Amino acid sequence: MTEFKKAYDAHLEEFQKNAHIKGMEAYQRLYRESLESPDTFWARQADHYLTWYKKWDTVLDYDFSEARIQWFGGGRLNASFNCLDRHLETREEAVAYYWEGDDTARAQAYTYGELYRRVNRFAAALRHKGVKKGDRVIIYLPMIIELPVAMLACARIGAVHSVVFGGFSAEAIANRINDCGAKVVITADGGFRSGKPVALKKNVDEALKKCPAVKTVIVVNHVDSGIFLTPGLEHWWHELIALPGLADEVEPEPMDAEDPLFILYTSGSTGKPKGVVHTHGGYLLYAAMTMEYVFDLHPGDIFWCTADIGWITGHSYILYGALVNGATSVMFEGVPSYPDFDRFWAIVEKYRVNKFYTAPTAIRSLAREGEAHVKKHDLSSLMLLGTVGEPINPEAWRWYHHHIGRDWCPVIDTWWQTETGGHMLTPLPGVAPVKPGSCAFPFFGIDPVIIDDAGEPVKHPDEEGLLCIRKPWPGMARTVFGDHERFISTYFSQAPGMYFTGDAARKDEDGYFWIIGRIDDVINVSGHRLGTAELESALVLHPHVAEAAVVGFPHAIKGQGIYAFVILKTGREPSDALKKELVAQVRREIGPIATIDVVQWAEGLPKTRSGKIMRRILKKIAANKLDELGDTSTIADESVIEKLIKDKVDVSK
Ligand code: 6R9
Repeated sequence: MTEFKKAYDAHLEEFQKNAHIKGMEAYQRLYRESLESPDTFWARQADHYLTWYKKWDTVLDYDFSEARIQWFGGGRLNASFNCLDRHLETREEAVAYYWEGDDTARAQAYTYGELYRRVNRFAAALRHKGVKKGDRVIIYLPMIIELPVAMLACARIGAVHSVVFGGFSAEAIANRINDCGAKVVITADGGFRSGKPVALKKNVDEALKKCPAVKTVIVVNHVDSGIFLTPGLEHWWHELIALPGLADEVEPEPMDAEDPLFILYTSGSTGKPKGVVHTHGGYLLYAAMTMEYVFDLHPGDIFWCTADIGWITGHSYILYGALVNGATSVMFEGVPSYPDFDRFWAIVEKYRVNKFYTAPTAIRSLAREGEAHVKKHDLSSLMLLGTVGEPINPEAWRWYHHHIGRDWCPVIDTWWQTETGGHMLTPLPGVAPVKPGSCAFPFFGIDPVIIDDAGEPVKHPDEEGLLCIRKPWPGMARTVFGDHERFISTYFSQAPGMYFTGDAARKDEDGYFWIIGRIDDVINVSGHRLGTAELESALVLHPHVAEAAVVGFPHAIKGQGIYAFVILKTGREPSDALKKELVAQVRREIGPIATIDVVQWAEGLPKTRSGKIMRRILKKIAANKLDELGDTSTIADESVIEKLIKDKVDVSK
């Protein structure tokens, strides 16, 4: 501890003067209360952070065995009201978003008042198109202001938004539209990336061939591509909101605390992506509270979360958490490398960003380009650096702390998931020294436990096991849309009576948590989750492929890369051209984030006698850890392994 204390607590004294939580004792006092008296604790938070039309009857009612979780039952509120209306009196002229385009010449500030007016107008337009409370709306937009506007407009009228990340394919959009039964899709003609327009509407057109139920498509004219819309079905956003007779203001729909606010699809270890459902009450409270404490938010802060709103990080910390707190954020359309690798730092300097939140993969890719890009800019405004998405390796941590954080800013390594709604394990900047690579302590109300294979809590410090959470928290997902059984079997069956995270972790003797990574078949590529099952189904769609097995391997920039073992149908010959086709096929099916790094042709795969692919062995082969293959005695045909090792592709090249 002392070694860490010396090196990494430079910020502590300063933060303790002004932080919301000053020191370990204050943290522990509040943490204890949150676990011992959850009803009092959470009722106080719900009162403090949110404005309710009607207060709840019960704070918490739950039964993990059937995954029934209810927070603030009987309470009524509206997320859009909490993000906008209640700020108007004091913050109408305050900036909600400094929007920065991909093109350095395009930038615009949006105040809370402006956002309020846009959301109301668009809510009226959605109503005009027949969207009602409970309807699902798919949003497929780039990082432009219409994205938060569309989300909040849905929330305002009680419709449930499901944002699909702009990097996903037509196939992925179609699956999501059909899974959630959306009749309305909101998109743009295109987006900009590194100075070039990227077509989005084209993907929607392709998707809609498989989605006969969609009756309305609303299109933002963002890249001015001159596309034509299908009359009756498709409408320009700007024309729709200009319709004569459309109301300027729309009363927010009073929603039950447990009513769904949104669905967000995320990959799991089996089957197609799951539609994780979050609520108006509990989720909103948890996003707001974690935002304030974890980033130690204060008036005057300029916060920048570099995530895309298409991921949970953007939902919670660009949108809901930020707006409930009345914060001022930067919203960035582009990429860290355009026009050059100093773009992030140019933006930090331009807006005097003081709280910055990004992903280890971005840090690694920028560190690789060297410090000269950093030195060009004045980063003295920065006070706090956050990270999320995957374990951060100590080298990247130190680069971030040293070059970006002047050896002073705390690096707040936040561990959480789409399903948890907000931060779960994280340092708080005024509480204790940070340790490179550790996500420190549980947030208030979070009761983590590390269990062994027998389901018992591990007994010693540093013993690895499965990370589970023993008690409910307001931000947790309530179900998988349309498949509650899957929700139960994925999260509440491995360790009965607990929420199962899918991650392995350990806790050191100082009580700091360290995340090891997924124990299931989920690959974390640049902080984005991809299920091996999805990747494999995309591969076997190719007419020449008989079977495929996909595993992750350590990758210097992406964290994990994708390694595919592919068996061809009899009579089909491997070739570089076929390899290219397979890579393209998976990108087409899932999207460009699913880019396979390595294809190894195989004749057989290691399987158990019951026919299960032994991924554990394939992972070791892919990572070139051949002396760690472990027990291979349960394999049906051991000669398969020798052959795979002989043909393996060297990933270090
Ligand atoms: C917010 C988000 C969740 C999975 C999670 C874990 C990994 C996220 C992490 C981290 C180590 C961190 N993960 N943050 N691992 N340290 N600080 O990323 O949600 O996309 O659902 O991914 O990401 O494996 O289980 P999501």
